[in-house]
Amino acid sequence: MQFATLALAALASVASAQNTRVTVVRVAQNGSLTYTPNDIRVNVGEMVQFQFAAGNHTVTQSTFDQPCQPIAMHSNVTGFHSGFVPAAASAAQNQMSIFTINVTNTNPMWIYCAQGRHCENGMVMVINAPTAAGTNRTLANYRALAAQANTVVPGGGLAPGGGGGANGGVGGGIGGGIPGTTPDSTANPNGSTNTPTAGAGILAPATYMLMAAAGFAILL
Ligand SMILES: [Cu+2]
Repeated sequence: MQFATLALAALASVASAQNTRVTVVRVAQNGSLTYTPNDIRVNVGEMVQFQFAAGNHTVTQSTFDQPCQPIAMHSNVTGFHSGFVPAAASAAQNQMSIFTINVTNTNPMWIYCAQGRHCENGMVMVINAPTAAGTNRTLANYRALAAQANTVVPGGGLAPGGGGGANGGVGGGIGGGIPGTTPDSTANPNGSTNTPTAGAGILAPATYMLMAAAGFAILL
């Protein structure tokens, strides 16, 4: 816990130096199937840093109408996917895996965990939820839709326990746009991935400043 606190302090100083706000979202805080916080507002040009606290989870973008499935399946948006991030592998090295996205527009971003039936069980969140009066596109309604969904892992078909079959059904649609999304934690033991619009890495007090500098160089 101490290293996370230290890392946040380092992050704040970097953000200040870059004049960029970074919103931290904890993934699986205390082992729960949650993103904390799960309903955030982020301005264009700002960042969201997902910190993987426990378990083996993902941060994956979907449409509102088709929760638990990659956004590329149901729109022309490539979207982002962290890949599976086993937190314990990093914790064993006194490190923390992170996945950072750079927010480039004000469109709502609906997010789910592609692990098992976590999405169906409510492991979802939203960035910049619609604000129109009377909108039914709320986080509560997204979660309700998710409860009826079948999880699809980007590039890997239905998630284990998601209903079976259809392996590779999504690969053609999203595989080309998101390097490193194969749900194979052994290929990336620390859950590290990098994409043109999102970056991930390992967070540790001794190394974070260097890492953040590299990340910002890529993202900004
Ligand atoms: Cu999960």
